[in-house]
Amino acid sequence: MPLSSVFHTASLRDQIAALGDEFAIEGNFLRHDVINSGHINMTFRAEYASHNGKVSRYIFQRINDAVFTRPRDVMHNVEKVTRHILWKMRRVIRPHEFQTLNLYAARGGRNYLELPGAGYWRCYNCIEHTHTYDVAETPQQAYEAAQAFGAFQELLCDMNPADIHETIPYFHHTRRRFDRLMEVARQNPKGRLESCARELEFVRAHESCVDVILDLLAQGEIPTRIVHNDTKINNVMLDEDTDLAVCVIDLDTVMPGSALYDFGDMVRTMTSPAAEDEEDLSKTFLRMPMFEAVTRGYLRSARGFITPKEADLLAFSGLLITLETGIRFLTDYLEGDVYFKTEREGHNLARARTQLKLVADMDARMEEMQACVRQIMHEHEQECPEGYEA
Ligand code: GN1
Ligand code: MG
Repeated sequence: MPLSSVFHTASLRDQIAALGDEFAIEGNFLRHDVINSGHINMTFRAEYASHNGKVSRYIFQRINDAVFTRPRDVMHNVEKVTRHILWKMRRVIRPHEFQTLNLYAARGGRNYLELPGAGYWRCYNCIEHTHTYDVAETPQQAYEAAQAFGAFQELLCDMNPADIHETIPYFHHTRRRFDRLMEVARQNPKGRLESCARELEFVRAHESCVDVILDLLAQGEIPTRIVHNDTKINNVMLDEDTDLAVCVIDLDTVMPGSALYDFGDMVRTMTSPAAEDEEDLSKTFLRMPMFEAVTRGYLRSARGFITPKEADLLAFSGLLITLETGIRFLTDYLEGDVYFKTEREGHNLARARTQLKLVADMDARMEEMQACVRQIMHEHEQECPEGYEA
């Protein structure tokens, strides 16, 4: 029976086992588990025992082709990026403890499997002895994660932009995100407008933020770089024992953009002590020590290549990307939860609210954030930045 038929009839376990076969995974399939941390793709980890008894694990992922409408372009980028990183790491840019994702070849020699009616699948190595956090618990974790994303940008800085497809056009085009929200609010397709009138008002009051980085990019005042574009704290794997960063994951949105988008998303996901979908808003707020740790970690890697203008905008980028993400959640709520995976009613609204609460906090503490960035930049100029080991 062709695999695509198995996919429509078999149990999940049999489907995963069949996938292993397609990717020529050696050994006996033992078990799988579902990894639920992303909002977009479907991810499984599968365990195999080889003939000598050694157990190996692999990641199977179905690309969400409603979000990534050109999955082949995504896979092209992932291959280019992982190869480039591997090459650079072999040239001893990073210590060998730093790892990268590797793609396994599927039947037919491609790095993905296309199953008619059952989507696009890929297989990665499993980065062992690591874990991820959805919320930073200590400044050291935030420092490590931010440092790793900065190093990732540095690894990619000499890639040829012509080699990278734009997988989601206008991904961080905050103006378009804002206008789209206003349009959906006008249409109110699911009748949910009333339940988020205050949030919408809040977004409207922040309209002046949405063009700042776009304008500077357009004027050439800040550079376009190849960046990660989705630097949530749970997109970096940390060592299980030491919490040192081991590997940056989720490479689907690696595209030309601004380094500030990456830094902003780190601030968004590492400074709040609460989950992105926390309902009790008193639990969501900006932790300045975490902001400081993110900034120290990022600048440790990025100080050598970011421009003074970019450095000036680091604090603001945190606010901008948090606002943009709030806008995206609110838009999806109004549209009827068609983009982000949701688990309950009002899930996207709850997510939007935490983001906007964080924006309000950043607004109130922008001076402090900026002073913190300036202080760390100053330490670098004196060549004595504080570490985070202490
Ligand atoms: C999505 O896939 P995941 O969960 O890492 C989204 C990001 C958002 C994030 C919000 C392709 O990331 O842009 O910032 O959710 N990815 C895509 O948590 O839209
Ligand atoms: Mg993602």
